Amino acid sequence: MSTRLLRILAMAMAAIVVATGTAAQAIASTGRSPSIASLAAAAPGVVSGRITDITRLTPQYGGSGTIAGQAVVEGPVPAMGTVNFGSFGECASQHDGPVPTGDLVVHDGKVENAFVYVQDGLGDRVFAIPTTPVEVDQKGCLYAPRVAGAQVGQTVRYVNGDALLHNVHGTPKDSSAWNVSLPRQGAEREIRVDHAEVMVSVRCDLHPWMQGWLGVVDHPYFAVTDAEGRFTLRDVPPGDYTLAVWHERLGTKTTRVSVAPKGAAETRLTLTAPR
Ligand SMILES: [Cu+2]
Repeated sequence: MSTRLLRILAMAMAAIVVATGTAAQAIASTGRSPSIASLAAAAPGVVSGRITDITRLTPQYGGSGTIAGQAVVEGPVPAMGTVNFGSFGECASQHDGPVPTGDLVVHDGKVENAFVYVQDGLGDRVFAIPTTPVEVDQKGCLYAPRVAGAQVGQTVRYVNGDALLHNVHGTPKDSSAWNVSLPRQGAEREIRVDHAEVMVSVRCDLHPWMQGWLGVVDHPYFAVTDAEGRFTLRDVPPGDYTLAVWHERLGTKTTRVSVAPKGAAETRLTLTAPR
């Protein structure tokens, strides 16, 4: 290998080290992973970050505690309505009977489809973005699941499960909106959301009852409650957290929770019935 080639290689390696250091610095100062754009704009110069800082990016360094619990509502809740399919017979005909609107699924005070997430307490940790996409279907002219969650930058794949035209119209406040057409069964489009936001409304403009929700956070500690109102957050680092719950009809609540090293915290999130 010629001396000239070696010199070029050495310069390239140095540039990589500088760029990596700048990225680590950006992560350390903002607590967020830098966007591709900010990485590209980062001027090579002072190397103040250390490669070892990057180990914080890997989730296995996060911890092994759990936060589990249940979302409940106190007091009587209104009965859920049924979807008015109007003149859209091709939607109604996919169901055997009346279809619940899905906006207030409560069984014996246990709240399904609530979005639970760590709102505060993770400090400046930065987590790897999962490579597995979150998938949301449009099936029977409904979003399935109705409530989904994703990490900032994670791929969210919307799929049309119906043999008719839908679109997917997401309207975050802090990130770019998206409005994509899914013209036929099996059509799919992938989106990513740039900034954390709970909650992003996702609708279909053709079918006015089609409401979905996407909770976007910059870490992996989120969940959607099941039919028993239950959720579990795994691999949580030890620490004191603010845990938040969001529900489209029952509003939001926060509670404090402490996780010991490898500990299991159990909590109850009590929402208030609408008046
Ligand atoms: Cu639609």
